[in-house]
Amino acid sequence: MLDIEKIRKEFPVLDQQIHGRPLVYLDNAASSQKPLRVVRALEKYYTHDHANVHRGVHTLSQRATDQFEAVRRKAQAFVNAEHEHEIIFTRGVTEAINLVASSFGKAFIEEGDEVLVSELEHHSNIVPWQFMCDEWGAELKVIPVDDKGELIMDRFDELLSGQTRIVAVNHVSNTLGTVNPIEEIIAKAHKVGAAVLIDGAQSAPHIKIDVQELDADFYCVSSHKMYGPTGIGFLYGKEQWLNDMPPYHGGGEMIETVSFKGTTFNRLPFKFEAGTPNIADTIAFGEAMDFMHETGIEEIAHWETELHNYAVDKMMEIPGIQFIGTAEEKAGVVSFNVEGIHPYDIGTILDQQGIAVRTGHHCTQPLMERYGIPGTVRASFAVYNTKAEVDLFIEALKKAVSMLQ
Ligand code: C6P
Repeated sequence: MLDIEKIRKEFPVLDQQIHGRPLVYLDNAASSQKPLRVVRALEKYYTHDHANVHRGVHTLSQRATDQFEAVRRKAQAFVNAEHEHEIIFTRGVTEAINLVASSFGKAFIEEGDEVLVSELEHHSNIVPWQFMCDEWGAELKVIPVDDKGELIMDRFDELLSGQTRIVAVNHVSNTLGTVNPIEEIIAKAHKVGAAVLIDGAQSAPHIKIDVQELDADFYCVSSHKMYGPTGIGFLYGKEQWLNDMPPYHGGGEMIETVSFKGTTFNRLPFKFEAGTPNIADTIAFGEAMDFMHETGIEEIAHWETELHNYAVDKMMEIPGIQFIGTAEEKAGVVSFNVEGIHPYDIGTILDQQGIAVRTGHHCTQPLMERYGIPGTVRASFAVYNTKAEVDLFIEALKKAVSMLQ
């Protein structure tokens, strides 16, 4: 059993009033709050250890390099990658997907090839593939979802073919919370020789990931949804793919030799890490992964599921409530609308009562189009949320509905 009150003490940001009411932070799928140990890691780095990495023989540079590279090994362990050089630091999931779409496209995509994404993708897992398809004359195909928000796997089977080069889907939908059957997707895609990229932005905070067991070709995560800083995340890529893909950005660090006749490239992972990296945030991200590991990912997920079910039960009492996304397998997200009320209006009145939720299309416009709605209100849970907070949320929601209906 987790001691939630003790965990909350690690997150001083939670202890404040918004519009004269205690803050209830239920916007964790957008970005989670940071424990003190993460904030202190940033402070310690800048007050004691800062220097550029991989460049100096002096002590500070070596100290910074050691701490930075130690996080690569933590990331390797976090997703159980075979090699540490299969971990490429990026600014987050968005940059990781752009890297793969760009470099994989250059190496492997030709006119007439096909790329599969699903209808419940975040724009970050749609637009880079559109760029790639436009550039190389490939076609983007879309796996549809049913009314519950589950992928229609029969349609996936039909869409998958010898022309499919890569399948890109999220592990957990940010808008609906659906947990997708990625094991099945990966196994089937491999049978036709296609690679698979998993957008793990919403799974890494809740699900134990094992890229070797999944046999994923690429897996992307963002630190800021995992109790770590913004502006850092990583791409896991299988060594063979990464070796065969050209660099993404050009600059310092990613080269072996440069002359005006031509340039040769550094080995993995540095080939994909041009320029001075985000050293401080990477080191603090390591602390966030330690926090998750020590708290226990299964325990975190278990508690969030309990909060989710508790909230959904209570929300049933609200007249006109419409849940968007009712998949059998879900992570801790509740998306909903209330008949006749715009989601922004609910979000605004909730904020007046100290409750932070996200409203809008959640960067999933095609999914909103699928359901014929402008957006949803989304409450998403993290390990530090409590049932008392869910009660405050329900009370505030009832008030908002009675004011607006
Ligand atoms: N979703 C949300 O409120 P970045 O911004 O690169 O860290 O992650 C982008 C991203 C990609 N895929 C999924 C499934 C995501 O949920 C996100 C970020 C936030 O749902 C902000 S839009």
